[in-house]
This record gives sequence, C-alpha cells and structure tokens, in this order.
Amino acid sequence: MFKRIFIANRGEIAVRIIRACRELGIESVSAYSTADKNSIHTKLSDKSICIGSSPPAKSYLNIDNIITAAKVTGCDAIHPGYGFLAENSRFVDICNQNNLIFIGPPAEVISLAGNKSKAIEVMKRNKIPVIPGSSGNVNRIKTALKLSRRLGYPVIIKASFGGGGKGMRICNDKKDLIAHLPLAKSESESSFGNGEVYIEKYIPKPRHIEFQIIADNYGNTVCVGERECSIQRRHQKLIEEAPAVNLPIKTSRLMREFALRAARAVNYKNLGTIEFLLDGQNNFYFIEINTRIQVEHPVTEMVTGIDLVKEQIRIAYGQKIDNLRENYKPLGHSIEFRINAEDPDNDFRPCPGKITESFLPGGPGVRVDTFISPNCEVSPFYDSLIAKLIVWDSTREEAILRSIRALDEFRIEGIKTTIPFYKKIIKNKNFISGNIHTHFIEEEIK
Ligand code: MV4
Repeated sequence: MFKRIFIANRGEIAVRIIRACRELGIESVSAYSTADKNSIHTKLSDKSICIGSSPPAKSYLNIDNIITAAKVTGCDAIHPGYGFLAENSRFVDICNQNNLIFIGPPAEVISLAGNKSKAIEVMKRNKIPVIPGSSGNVNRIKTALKLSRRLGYPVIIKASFGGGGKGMRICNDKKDLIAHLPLAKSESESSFGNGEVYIEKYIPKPRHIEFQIIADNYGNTVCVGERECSIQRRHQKLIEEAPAVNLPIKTSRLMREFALRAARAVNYKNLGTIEFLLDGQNNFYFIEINTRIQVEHPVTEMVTGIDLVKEQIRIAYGQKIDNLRENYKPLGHSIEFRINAEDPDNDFRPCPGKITESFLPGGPGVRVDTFISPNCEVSPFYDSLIAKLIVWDSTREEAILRSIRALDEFRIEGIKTTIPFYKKIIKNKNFISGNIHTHFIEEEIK
C-alpha cells in the first residue's frame, strides 16, 4: 500500500481524506496556504507543509508548489479532493512525470469528460439516451437557427467546457437565440478559455440524478447506486439524498445499466459519477461525467456501507475491487445538507469570519463532516462550505424527522449559515412528499 499520501486540498474534504488514510495505515501530509495555517486539516494529518499564500492561484492551484511539496515530504501519491486541481488533466500528467500517483482517473478520461459535447457524442454512439440537440459544437447562427427550429423552442445553449451555469442560456424563440449565441460564446471564452457551445432542447424543471461508479484498473466496473441532487440554487447543490426520491425501481435499474454502460464506453477508472436529467415523465438523459470524489459522496456511503475515499486510494494503488458487489440495494435513506457560511436572508452572500461558538449534532444516524472548531476562522478566500450534515434513517420520512432534530441541535455562532434555510425547506409539503425538481427552491421557498 502507499506509504504516504499528499493531500492537495483543504477544509472538510482534506479532513475526510486524512481519516481514510489513517484507517488504511497510510501517513498523510496536508498542504496549507497561509490563510489555513491553523486550520484543522493541518493539525489532523501526520505532517503539513505550506504551499503558498492565501489566494488559491498562489497555493491550492499552484502545481509547481504542490509537486515540490509532495516530493520533499516523500509522498508517493496525491489526493486532489474536489475542486482546485481535481479535474485538471495537465496536473495528472505532471504528477505522473514526477512519479507521484494521482488518486483519480487517467488524464485522458478527465480530459474527455471535461469536453461535454464530446462526451455526449461518445454516449450517443453507445446508444445511451441523450437530450435531442446539436451533434457537437455549434458555431454559426444559421446552423443554430435551423437546428432549433427542428428541435422546437425553448432550447438551451451550453458551454462545452462549462460548469456552474456559466455560458448557459435558455432561448424561448429565434430572437433570443440570435441575441444569446454570441453572449454564451464570449462568456464561455472568458470563463473557460474556450468559446465552444452546443445546443439542446430545453427540459423544463428536470430532476438531477447521478450514479456512483467504481472501476478498478483491471476492467471491473460497478455502479453502486444513485443520488438525488435536485435541490439546488444557482447551480450550487444544497441538499442531496440517496436513494433518489420516488424513483420507480424500474427506472432506477435502467438508469444504473446505462450509467455502467457510459462508464465502460469511456474506459472509466477509479471513482466517477454519471449525471442524468430526468423529465416529468421519468425519461432520463445523460448530461455529463464527473471525474472526482463529490461533495455529496457521504449519502452513498451511508446507504451502501462503502467507504468511497478508501476505494479511491486502493484502486489507485492497483488493488482489485473484488470486495464490491454488483447489485447494491440501498439500505435506508440518507440526506445531506451543505452548511455554507452564507446569509440566506441576504441573497446567500458569503459570510466569512470567526466562529465564536459551535456545537455539532450527533447521536444515532447523524454524521458531520467539517473542519470547524470553536474560535476558528472561515476564510474569505475559499468556498463557503464549512460543514456537511449527513443524516441516515431507515426510511425517508424518518430521515426527515431526524434531520429536523439534528438541524435544531446544530449551533454555529459568529457567522451566518444556511442552517435556518434548511429548517424551512425540511418543513415544506412538496419537499416532504418528494415533489422536487431543480427549480424547487425558487418556486417554493420564499
Ligand atoms: C438542462 C436543463 C434543461 N434542459 N439541459 C445542466 C447542468 C446543471 N448545472 C444545469 N443544467 C441544466 N441543463 C436541458 N437540455 C436545465 C438545467 C438546469 C438549469 C438551467 C438553467 C437555469 C437553472 C437550472 C437549474 C437546474 C438545472
């Protein structure tokens, strides 16, 4: 097994990776920026090393500093966590050139997944359902108009290298399309350094459901179940669940088969996620592949008993996944709440600052993944996720009741958080009945 792993990340996911290393008997070295000098991840790991100043570009995104730090501390592998360098194929190449094993998929897989229109074309060729739309990218307005007339409005323009809703534009008619195509292209160019866009028929109020893939280096690939990620705001997921809510078992099985086929089509290795949109008639469509451990991975862990981070590490080391079965049936229900340092009464404005007091919920079926501690500072330099509350119970109804209890126990003083907002959602009738979709928050929560 690896002797020592370098963690090129911070916050709760760095803590999560340190825990997996400990349990596997692997030493951990954490990287920290000057802003994170006293952050918990630097104390929990066996060793820690400063990789630069507070702005991400100077530290957690600084490839040279990270590679040097991993080498001087004698690490044999790098875990990138999520965000930062996790989906950067050039970083994977550089790790390999420096004899450091990147804990994640190969560079080619990351690079293909990063090009969404290309990944969709691969899926089409493999008979995986995709949303009717352009074949690859659309450059000329004339082509876009012709295609959209055939698809029927509304259509949606998406950035091929996009994410987070940037470069995305809904067009209700010809006039919109003419106005939005150049805007989407220039926004994509400035945000992602590539202006390529593609067009799809717009699906109103879809659900977002994703499947967890685990694949070793010997051609063994399994899909261990799905997550519901429909509760989001401005493309930021807020609540995730496993299994998906009221998803007919037949649909779930079919989607899982297609997720497996999608993973095999791109020769997937290590952990990954196949994302689908689901329309009001339970038709589903592949949209993209995520090549990292995801923020919401714990809900899958809670209903399968699999430690996903340990699996990533074992697979990267070259172990087979013969410990994993093909057909996981979820046990019970799990819900995750992303606790962000944001003010829900003020358009979710980030609220960094000092946490003067805190109490974390516990008891049966309650897990908190966090890096906060009394008197710690939430830095303005990084994203606002400060904790994840993950609840498990035997049914969704009970998991909701347990969530109310756990959210009530949670105390964070000194900064504003999204906890009060979740107390509202969890009492919403449509949330409770499972009548949810990606536009739930804007429609239901005032
Ligand atoms: C869509 C869609 C409707 N039709 N694609 C994909 C990535 C995710 N972040 C949003 N995505 C969507 N893709 C088609 N063909 C609806 C969404 C979508 C969305 C779009 C615009 C504004 C807000 C949205 C919220 C959730 C999902």
